Amino acid sequence: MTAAETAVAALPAHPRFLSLEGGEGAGKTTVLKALRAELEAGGDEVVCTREPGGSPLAEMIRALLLDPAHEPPTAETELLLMFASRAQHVAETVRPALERGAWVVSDRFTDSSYAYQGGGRGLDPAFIAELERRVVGLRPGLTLLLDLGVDQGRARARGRDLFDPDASGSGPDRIEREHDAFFERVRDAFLARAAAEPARFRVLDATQPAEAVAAAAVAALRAWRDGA
Ligand code: T5A
Repeated sequence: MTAAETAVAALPAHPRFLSLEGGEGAGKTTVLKALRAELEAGGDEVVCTREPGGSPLAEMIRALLLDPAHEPPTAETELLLMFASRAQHVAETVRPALERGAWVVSDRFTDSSYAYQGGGRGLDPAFIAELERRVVGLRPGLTLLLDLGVDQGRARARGRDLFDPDASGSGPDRIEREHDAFFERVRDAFLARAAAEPARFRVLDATQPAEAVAAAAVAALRAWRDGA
């Protein structure tokens, strides 16, 4: 482990901060709704948010990042824009919500940068760790990784784009247009992170029907809250 990675491993993991991770079409939307319902049933405020995005300026950066119309960003540009969005998201949305005692459930967080820009694009994880330490400064207490094969995830995302274009905008975004080998590296990087941090990650089988995946996510949350 490099010095930057060691410093990052010591970042505070907030007990009311949850993240959902996974490749394309993993089914995070359904799981997010189930987690929200579970937490709200306890009477707590729940803030559901997403990355890139999650604050007005961060959403503008998201639009820049995912728009296939302009020149392709370099890997470094992509990484820095992800972290620009994240810095704003943490300052404007995540920290204020945690400080007033709300739960925060984020559809993607820093693990996606390690998986997509680190695993997928081949950028140095120590560079990502340095950015995480300097501009993020906190980690989720629990991260649910929805794992499924690249073919299946991409088929689902394509189906959604075809039948419900409103859910995704107007067809595949810039990153969704990447080739399968890119997404295989992304998946491997997510699984490697989960294996390296078993106390924070729970890996869920996302090949199951949506209701079963949502139920497994809620069960994982309950077990984690019970300290299991
Ligand atoms: N990114 C993000 C980076 O590169 N670096 C970073 O640091 C960050 C934060 C975000 C993109 O940015 C990249 C990653 C992404 O490429 P996005 O639009 O938010 O862009 O992309 P995703 O998060 O991948 O969103 P998706 O919509 O593709 O995936 P979801 O949300 O996991 O999938 P969902 O819930 O929309 O489901 C997709 C389709 O499958 C069906 C749904 O009904 C839907 O049609 N489905 C199922 N079908 C069968 N069985 C199930 N269990 C199903 N679950 C869902």
